[in-house]
Amino acid sequence: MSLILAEISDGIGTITLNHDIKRNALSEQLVHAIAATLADFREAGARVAILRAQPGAKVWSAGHDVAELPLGGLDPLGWQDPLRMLIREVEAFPAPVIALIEGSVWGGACELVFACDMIVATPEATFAATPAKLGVPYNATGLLTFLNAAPPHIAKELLFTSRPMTAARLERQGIINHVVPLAEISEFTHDMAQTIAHNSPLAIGVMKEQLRILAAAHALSPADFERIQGLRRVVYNSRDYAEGINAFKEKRKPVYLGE
Ligand code: KGJ
Repeated sequence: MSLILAEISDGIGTITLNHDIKRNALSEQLVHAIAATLADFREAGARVAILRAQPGAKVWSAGHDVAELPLGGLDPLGWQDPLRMLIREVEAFPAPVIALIEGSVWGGACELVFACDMIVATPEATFAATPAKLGVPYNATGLLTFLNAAPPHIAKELLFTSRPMTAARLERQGIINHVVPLAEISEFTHDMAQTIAHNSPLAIGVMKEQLRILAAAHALSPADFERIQGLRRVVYNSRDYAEGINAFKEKRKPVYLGE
């Protein structure tokens, strides 16, 4: 069974996550399949891409594949991590990527959706950023995705509580573009994609890249970057980090001691 389904027509490429048995967790394999399809879309001159789950999905994506979060003192979200690669692929894709969201979105998938260029969701969709629930020290560019998409207090509430927020709340905050009833969401998103596909792809591609560069333009001294990495290292070397990952695998609640 394919982990994703892909089709392209009239300049609109659609990727459908198709691994419900693992709740579309963003495993290395799934991420490589999406990246390869985005490369195919790029080659085919797609003017816009839609990223969605199967119609009827209860979970859009469960986020990072927790089984692939390393123990043993390794950075769980380093440069080569599949989630990090996927976010870069979406940001570097030369045409807009629209996230079409039905179901719940968790952890790194929440960042993936926020990294997309536009978000359309059903009223029932929910979004939870869960590194604190798992004890994961999120990385700097990942946090920047949240800060570029959400007002700081909302980003902090998402990250500190790990609780799901509704699409309606995120729409009010300007984080989601449109909340559209389930029966209409595919057509609505397709219409939006068509409008984009009829506009100038060169102008759009260059604006997307400029916006990415401008949004990421934060001067950070080497010392500050090393301080961030040092702070994160304390977390992924901790007893609590291992507890969070092991509790997930053992299907129990973690007990955190702050050490
Ligand atoms: N990683 C790996 N496997 C997963 C994940 C995941 N994130 N989520 C679900 N699975 C697997 C389960 O282990 C089950 O495998 C199967 O998918 C169905 O899940 O036991 P198996 O059958 O072999 P489950 O839990 O039975 O499904 P539901 O009852 O429908 O619940 C769906 C939920 C999405 C609510 C639940 O699976 C869940 O809470 N998943 C984890 C959501 C989460 O916290 N994700 C964030 C991961 N962390 C991050 O992304 C990052 C980057 N981080 O920093 O923390």
